Amino acid sequence: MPATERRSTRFRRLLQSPELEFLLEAHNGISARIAEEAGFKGLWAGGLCLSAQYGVRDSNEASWTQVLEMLEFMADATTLPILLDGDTGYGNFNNVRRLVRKLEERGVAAVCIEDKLYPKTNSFIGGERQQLAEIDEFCSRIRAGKDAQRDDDFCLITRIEAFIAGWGLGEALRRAEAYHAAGSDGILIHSALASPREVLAFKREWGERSPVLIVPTKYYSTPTDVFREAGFAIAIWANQLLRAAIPAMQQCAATLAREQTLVAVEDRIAPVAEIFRLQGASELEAAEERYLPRRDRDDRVIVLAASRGSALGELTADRPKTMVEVRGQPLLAHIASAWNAAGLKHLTVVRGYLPAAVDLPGLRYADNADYADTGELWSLACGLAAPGQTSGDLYVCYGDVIFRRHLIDLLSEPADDFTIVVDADWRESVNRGRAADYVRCSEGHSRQAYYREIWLERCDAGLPEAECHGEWMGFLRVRAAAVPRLRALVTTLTAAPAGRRAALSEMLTALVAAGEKIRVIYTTGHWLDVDSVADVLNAGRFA
Ligand code: SPV
Ligand code: MG
Repeated sequence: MPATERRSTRFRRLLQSPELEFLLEAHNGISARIAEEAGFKGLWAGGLCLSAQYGVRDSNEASWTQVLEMLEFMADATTLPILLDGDTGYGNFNNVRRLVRKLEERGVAAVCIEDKLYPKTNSFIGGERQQLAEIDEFCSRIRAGKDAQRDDDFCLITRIEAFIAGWGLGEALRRAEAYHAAGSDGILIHSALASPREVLAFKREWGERSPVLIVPTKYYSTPTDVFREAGFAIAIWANQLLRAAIPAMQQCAATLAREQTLVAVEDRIAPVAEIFRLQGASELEAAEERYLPRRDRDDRVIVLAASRGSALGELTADRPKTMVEVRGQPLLAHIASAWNAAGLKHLTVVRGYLPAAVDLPGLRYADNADYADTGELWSLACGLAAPGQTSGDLYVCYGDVIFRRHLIDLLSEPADDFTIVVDADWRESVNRGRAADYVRCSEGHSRQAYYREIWLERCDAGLPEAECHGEWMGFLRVRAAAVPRLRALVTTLTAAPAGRRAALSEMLTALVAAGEKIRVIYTTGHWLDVDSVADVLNAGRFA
């Protein structure tokens, strides 16, 4: 069957096929998909199961628009034609014709209406007490439905409840004749007997005048070949998927209530991945690749946090500086949160002093065992050598510098291979007499600097004041394509004994000397280098 063929056309083919065909009940999107995967060529959207999945009775307690809503999900979830069990048509001729229009709009192939009165009752609940519709009035529902359809292949099936209501074959045939004349595309003859006696008798008399459908729920033990030989068009398995789910859910619920552990059920239930598969999650993933702008989710951050921070005295007796608490959280947690908030989740923390004390969850760790005798550059080399490399950009920062997230955004923006953020308020550090990585750039900070591209010339703690344009806070971004060049330089520098003790600032200067261009983004404030006990107190205010 060509997939492009309309569902109504495919349903009509099933109805007119010389073979016995089958419809399986589905009551929501996922059951519809399961039925399709099993190989069924069409679905029965039965009132019993649709109302049951809503938790209400099969007595028109769910409104017809609620039924329609679920049908839309079912139609979206499969390519199969759906025959809706339209109960009695939800009213008179006027309701039937509106129903037909709405079904066509939502891609439902066919509807079946039964010759009873609204609100209906399920055929297996006191069937003998159920009142049949007047034949004339029911024929008006059929005619109105057929007149309303715009698609020639849309089918209207009429269901005869004469046997259910305790009438005989004569009444069933009289009704079939009238409904056929009114334009019905097929007859569903229903029976509540445990044997197929009634439906076989009907079929024998009715012959081939129009296709005949059956719902063998009660005469389930009849061999299917009996239906084939009798020439029925379609057998509807009307409620088996829901009935299969009920004991499975009951057992699972009872086990969990009793055992209070998921281990008791895990091996007997579908994996979550199976839900994703049935939902078509892989299609969405592929679509995201096609439509969403690419985010460099593969970017990675190396946090250099090996030093003790002796100036903090007692505070770092049992932990390194990065684990000193500020507002109830270690500095490292504040740092990780800022990166995470900017969308970067692969963080490798280079530990040194008391590594076991650095154990926040969700982070990767690399250890610089020689931290006491090596410098920042060696720690970076340890971070670069750690497993879990990603193919994206590389970011570097210090484990004792807390900062506002916008600094990451500034760092992320330029397309250049190397970018650093530089604080133009460098005199503050000078006034405090603290050691800092001072930088000389292609030009100093000014309003015009926002429009210009500024480049690093030198980074050095001992830079003369006259040459100084700002202070580097340790934030570096290296584009993915330039990471191998950075690695090569780090390897060369650390091969020399002095290189093992080198500071990161020396690496920046060496990069410039090697001909690399390091883009400088000026900013002022919004970061804090925690070097002293006073800084810890300030950090509390900052965080
Ligand atoms: C249904 O599945 O909702 C039906 C068939 O109408 S029966 O429950 O047998 O009436
Ligand atoms: Mg029904």
